[in-house]
Amino acid sequence: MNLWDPRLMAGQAPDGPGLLRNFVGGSFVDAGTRFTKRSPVTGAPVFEVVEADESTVDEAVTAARAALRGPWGRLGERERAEVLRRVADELERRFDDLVAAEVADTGKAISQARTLDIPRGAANFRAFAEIVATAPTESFTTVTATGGRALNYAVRKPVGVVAVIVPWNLPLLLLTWKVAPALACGNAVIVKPSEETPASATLLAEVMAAAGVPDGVFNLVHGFGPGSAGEFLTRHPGVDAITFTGESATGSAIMRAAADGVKAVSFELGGKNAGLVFADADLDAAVAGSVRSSFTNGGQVCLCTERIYVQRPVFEEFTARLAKRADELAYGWPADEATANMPLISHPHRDKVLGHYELARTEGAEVRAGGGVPRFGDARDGGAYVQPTVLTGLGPDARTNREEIFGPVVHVAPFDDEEEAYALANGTDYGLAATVWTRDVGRAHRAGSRLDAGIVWVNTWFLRDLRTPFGGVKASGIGREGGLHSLDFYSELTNVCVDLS
Ligand code: NAD
Ligand code: 6OD
Repeated sequence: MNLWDPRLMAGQAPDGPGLLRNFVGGSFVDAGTRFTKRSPVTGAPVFEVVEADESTVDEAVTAARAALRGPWGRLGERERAEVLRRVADELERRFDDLVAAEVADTGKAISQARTLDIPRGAANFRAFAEIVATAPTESFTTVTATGGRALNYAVRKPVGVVAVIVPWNLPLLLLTWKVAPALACGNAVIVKPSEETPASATLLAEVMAAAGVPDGVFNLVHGFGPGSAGEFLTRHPGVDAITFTGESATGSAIMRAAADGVKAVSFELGGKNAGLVFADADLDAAVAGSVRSSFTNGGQVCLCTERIYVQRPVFEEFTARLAKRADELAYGWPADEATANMPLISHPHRDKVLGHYELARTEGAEVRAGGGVPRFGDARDGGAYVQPTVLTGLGPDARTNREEIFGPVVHVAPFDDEEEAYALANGTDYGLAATVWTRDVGRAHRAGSRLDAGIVWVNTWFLRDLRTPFGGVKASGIGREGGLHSLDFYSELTNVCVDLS
């Protein structure tokens, strides 16, 4: 059976669901109970997944600690960078399999998997190979009490065993965004992908083995959060640090678990991101950019815009054009090149998003586009699709404007001046990303300082440079990753002080 059969992308498993196993100490292991992964496109089972029990997680920690004591622990930065480049090469060699795996799990359009998800997986390894091979550390000459000199310099050491826990929306992209710098810094990792997206992580384990990553350096445990692999990992005393991407509420639970062992945490959490469209903006660009920022990946990107504030003179025109474009987004099977819409990840998530559509109506919203479920007359009616939706008419305190929905939905409201725009954008518990559309250069820079967000995009959205700090303020996260900030989380700095007299 070809585990990565392209027919999986259409939500069919012609030979029955394939088995996805855990990867511990360099071998695939299948002890444990199994759960079923269903296609979001059709609802049919596509994979059986082995759920890691407590002893499998324990074995993964033991294997990781042993790897740190082995040859991996003695490699220099440039040698580790070479390993990362081999991983990137192997990811590129397995490109089509990875696309099939990612689309099978998520139902996303093949065109997106080919241009965003999988290329970013390889790019993450190449970027951190470069960054770790060229990263400086500090050095100071100190005058001592006797007039002599002392030399202080910092050395980077691995943190140890790092647990990497990630969500389902951009599975390989988000997983490798953390695994690449963790390995660059010489750690061993235990990754737990979302129970909704076990496939590309399993393939990444094959890639690691083929690229010659030593046994035990990369371990994979499948399963759920509470009472399952996620919790076993975060509570394990042999885990030194936890890097997590997911919901803010899950971040709180993990923080409590991490407190016992005083484990370092890096959190990339939820958002309720604002877009600001000023009257001087290039409106064509603002509409096209807002279609991307609200509906890419079915709105299931933490950086997606769920609230847009538009300066009053262009509010009606902008809203009408956005609603028209939302209605026109093409449905299709994931493998059709023209497909723009995708299903939500699961039926429970669809219930949550449809609950928000209903709540918006109850709160008094006007539905300008979408608001329901599309009908296909084929197997996709068993999938988890919803319509891209544009809402207006609600105030800033409505739950629709405060709670993260994580679907293809955006509320549009007018504002009058710049101060009001910043107040509206900042009026939420979250602070992940903001997007500003304006031709005024001074305003563009002011917005960067005035918006409470980890990243402010001006006249663009989701344009990434992997050397820059990435993270959120308020409930959107703790810490920054990206470039040297990743090295700071995934390594410990020891200052060495040598008295030269
Ligand atoms: P989630 O928090 O439900 O799950 C994320 C991961 O944590 C999964 O692997 C899950 O199994 C695991 N998990 C759940 N409970 C756990 C526990 N108690 N202990 C240990 N592990 C646990 O999130 P999700 O639904 O998979 O993803 C969507 C959320 O992720 C949204 O809130 C979105 O904004 C956020 N997100 C944030 C970023 C970012 O960079 N800030 C990126 C992507 C997604
Ligand atoms: O681009 C990235 O590095 C990143 N962490 C993106 C997060 C997307 C959220 O869904």
